[in-house]
Amino acid sequence: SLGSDSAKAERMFRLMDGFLKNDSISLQQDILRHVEYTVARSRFNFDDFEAYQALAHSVRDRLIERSHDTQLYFKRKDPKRVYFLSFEYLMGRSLSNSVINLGIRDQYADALSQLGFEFEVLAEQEGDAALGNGGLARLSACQMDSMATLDYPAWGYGLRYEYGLFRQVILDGFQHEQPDFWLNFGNPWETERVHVTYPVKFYGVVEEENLNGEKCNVWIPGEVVEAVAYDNPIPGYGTRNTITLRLWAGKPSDQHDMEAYNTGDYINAVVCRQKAENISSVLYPDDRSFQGKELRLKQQYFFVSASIQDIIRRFKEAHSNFDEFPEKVALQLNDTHPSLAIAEVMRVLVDKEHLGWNKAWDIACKIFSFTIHAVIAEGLEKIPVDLLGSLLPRHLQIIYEINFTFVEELKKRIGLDYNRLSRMSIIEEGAVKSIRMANLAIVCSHTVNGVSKVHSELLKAKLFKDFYELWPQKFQCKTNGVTQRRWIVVSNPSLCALISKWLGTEAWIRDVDLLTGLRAYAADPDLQQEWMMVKKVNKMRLAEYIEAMSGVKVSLDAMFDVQTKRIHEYKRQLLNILGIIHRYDCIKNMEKSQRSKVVPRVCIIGGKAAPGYEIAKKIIKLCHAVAEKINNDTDVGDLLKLVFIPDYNVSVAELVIPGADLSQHISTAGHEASGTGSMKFLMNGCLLLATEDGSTVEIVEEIGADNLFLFGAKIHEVPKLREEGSPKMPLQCARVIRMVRDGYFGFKDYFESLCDTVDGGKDFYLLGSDFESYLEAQAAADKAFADPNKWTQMSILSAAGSGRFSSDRTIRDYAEKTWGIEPCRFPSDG
Ligand code: GFP
Ligand code: GFP
Repeated sequence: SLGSDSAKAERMFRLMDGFLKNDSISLQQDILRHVEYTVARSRFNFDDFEAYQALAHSVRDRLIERSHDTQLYFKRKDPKRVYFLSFEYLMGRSLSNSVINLGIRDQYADALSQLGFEFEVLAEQEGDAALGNGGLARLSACQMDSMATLDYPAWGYGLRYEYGLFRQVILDGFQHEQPDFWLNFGNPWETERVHVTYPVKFYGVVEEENLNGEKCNVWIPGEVVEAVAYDNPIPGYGTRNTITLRLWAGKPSDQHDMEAYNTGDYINAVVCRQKAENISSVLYPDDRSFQGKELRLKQQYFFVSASIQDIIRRFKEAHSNFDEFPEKVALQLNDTHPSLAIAEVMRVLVDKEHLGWNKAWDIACKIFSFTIHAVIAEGLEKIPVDLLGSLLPRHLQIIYEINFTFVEELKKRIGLDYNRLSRMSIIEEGAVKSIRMANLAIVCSHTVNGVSKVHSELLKAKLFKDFYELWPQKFQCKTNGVTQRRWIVVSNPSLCALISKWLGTEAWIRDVDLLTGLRAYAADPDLQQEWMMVKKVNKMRLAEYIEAMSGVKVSLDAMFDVQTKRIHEYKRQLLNILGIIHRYDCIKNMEKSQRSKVVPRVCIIGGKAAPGYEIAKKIIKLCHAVAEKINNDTDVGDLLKLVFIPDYNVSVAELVIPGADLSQHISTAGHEASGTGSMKFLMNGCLLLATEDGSTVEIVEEIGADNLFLFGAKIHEVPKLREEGSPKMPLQCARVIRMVRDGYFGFKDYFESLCDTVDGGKDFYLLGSDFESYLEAQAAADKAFADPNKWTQMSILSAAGSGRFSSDRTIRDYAEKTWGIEPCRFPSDG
């Protein structure tokens, strides 16, 4: 016998020889062991990809150790935990980020070189985990990194899509979508938890039953699907804490199948299995009009139901009744997508835990908080009542009940103002009666926030004015942020080293406000020299990539001017392209002698268009058509190049951002809730050319208007400009549009409807009225770039002022002001 528990633990610890060691020999042994026994290749014969797999598994071992320590510690301390519910995560690659956060990047690089491999080369073998569309999804990933680093007892929950965001392939300048089966070669980072599974029910009917003299509702489902957990470790930086991102995958329920097997319908039973797996199979590309898609609603409920079951299971393991629930649990709704969680919590507490409606509602109102990422009402989900009623009949009843109580309460507060009552109701009447998910989330949440100052103000003044007037205390602002670990340390190692050298410390990696220390040296010629060198090396890396992807050779002396983000009319890639045409036209019409004054540019555009978004796809095609013309014009040569970077994703961003001199964030004012790309560029010392929209307004507060190039109508001016109708097109804008219309770049008919969006009488996104001021800002950027010292100083000041835009600041703010949680740090020195 092993004796007491502690003796048993002690013996096991000794048997395993303590924790894994990180010296070079141990790492080499571990890697080879994984080559031989995990990847099952001979250690005398394996290629780069197999080496990457073995390497990843050896890193994962270390992550698992830490994650066990963290989870056990959380269990022991039982702090209040936050559960972050997000439908999307753009994790990108994990290898470099993990070894850096574990603090063993150099040890691994050394071990690998002893084995004849290069860390960088193996890191390139990793695929890109793209379980999300854009800003919202990458924000979730950044925030997970901050929650781990700041030692918060947090869990992320989401869906394990088998197909991530589509791959963008460009053929003849047109976007084509291909499925991204990112799990094809396995995912070494995740652990399948076959024992962590929950049944998730759909369809069926609700019956009233009598339980000990009390009426209660019983939902008899028509379909049951099993959710199985896949855990992804998220290591913090400079701490042993490693938290978990738990993603759910669909798995057929055994019970359900048994019946079919018994009746002999074997084939059908197998087909049913397939159907269950489909729930989590594919991520919906963002087209801002998900309304009424059954599979999407199924996905949402599937993810919400499994997560809530897991959260309640964990709570019940340590607590005997629900009184303490709000002191132990905070649930964060990342946009409207997970807001069915409210109805689900109510269902569990009322129907299964029999707490009674009032008590259950009281608890629900204390645990939920809600972040809105949309600017316009169309960005908020609505679910047709019929659809919800058939898929989740009990939840529809619950939502009606919540709404009834809310509206009765509201009448007492505001009287019979039917317009206002109907605006605020969770149920929208109309041709298609629907549930307004945002209203549901606001009614239940104790805190509602926007993602930048201006966005939060817009929510109060416009989108949710009625609710703000009712509950002003609920509304907060949490300006987005990004993690400097991923966006400087991982993706720009030479800048990272330079910053640490000049600040004399690496502490800024956990405490990014220290970057302000760079301000003191912004004019120092030595720092400027080194800063320029770093940029040059990053530009070289980017130039090589561009040449490999597009065959276009670009000059390193040119200004690298980048706009990378989802393609959308409001983000105005079209304005950028029209500006490029204008630049081209100017160069062509210039006296040859004048050309030496032109600041050479490499214009870089990248991003995906939602598959059903025609205009966005035309913008991509126009970009290619213009590029074709310009890049083949030997007369213009290095003065202007235009390249489109295909399949923009997190890994590509890590290459592009450090190599950019200038980046554009030029949305029509009032349309970008926050914008987070700008923050990544800023941290990398890239100058911004931007409109005063979203978080740019706060960037200006931080670095001063002198250190970026602002232009365009301001938020408050936009409605008036639109009302005035299409103001007269400035000549320059009319001229470039004319060129496109006349077929200067080919595809004349195809581009017609695109041109119409600008000069067709509406110009909703105000390209015409902003055009002149856009060109002025571009001219100012040229002028600044012509003075390398001035430019470099602005660049240093940009990075120095980026501290406020770290997700560490955002998360600390959520923890303190919204979730009411405290750090729970595993006691060790990292
Ligand atoms: C978590 C994980 C488990 C893991 C334990 C201990 O448990 O798979 O074994 O931590 O590391 F889910 P719960 O917090 O979910 O109970
Ligand atoms: C949305 C908003 C952005 C905002 C992010 C994160 O992005 O302005 O920065 O959410 O809050 F539009 P997408 O998911 O739409 O890209």
